[in-house]
Amino acid sequence: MAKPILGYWELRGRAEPIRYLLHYKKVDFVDKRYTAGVAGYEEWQKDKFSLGLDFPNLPYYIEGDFRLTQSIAIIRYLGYQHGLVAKTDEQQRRILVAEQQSIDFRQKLRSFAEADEYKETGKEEFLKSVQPLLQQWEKFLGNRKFMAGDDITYVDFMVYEAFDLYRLYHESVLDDYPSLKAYFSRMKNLPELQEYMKSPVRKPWPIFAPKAKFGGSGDPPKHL
Ligand SMILES: N[C@@H](CCC(=O)N[C@@H](CS)C(=O)NCC(=O)O)C(=O)O
Repeated sequence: MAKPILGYWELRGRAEPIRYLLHYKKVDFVDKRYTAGVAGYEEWQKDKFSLGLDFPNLPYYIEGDFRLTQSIAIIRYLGYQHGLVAKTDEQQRRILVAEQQSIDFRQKLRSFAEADEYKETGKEEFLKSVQPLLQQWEKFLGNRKFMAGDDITYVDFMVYEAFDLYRLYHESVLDDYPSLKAYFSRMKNLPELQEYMKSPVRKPWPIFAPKAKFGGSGDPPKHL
């Protein structure tokens, strides 16, 4: 069978947690990236309605005749396919909550970075507003190894990515949260993820669409 294809823009965005999972599981897949600018946009417009997608969008995932869009549907599907899911009801509760919470958490940074009034001077106030959320994450994780418990699940790739985006914005953002800091380093140092992160296929920047004033273009921070 042909290799599965993950299609997305050439940025981390909503696809990066899916890429983490695929690399973690050593899936041989095509990381189809539509470049920023007119050529990539036109290529996507050509593909958009010819790939047989029910709801044409990016990211998409095509595995033979099986075609999916919606980033959460894709990562859940891959989670089930690779056994990265709950084994108990309590684990399922934790995964479901962490899934939606990580989306909101990431979105908070993205909205801030894309806002017309985005200014570096607003950083302190923004970071202040993030603290209660980090406190909640710290409490939620407690002394567990991963979000659901002892075993890694698909939701860890989403949560880790959200934390990494915040870390890019403010390098020491997790410093006051020992459980989150240890979790972040545990995820980052998974040998399979390290292999991906050190490989030339990884494009760690940009993290958001070009319109974002942080993470959309320009040079990455030094602590990338
Ligand atoms: N809810 C969708 C949102 C998808 C979405 O907004 N995709 C953006 C990139 S993040 C896009 O540019 N889609 C291509 C299009 O609208 O043609 C998901 O999570 O996958």
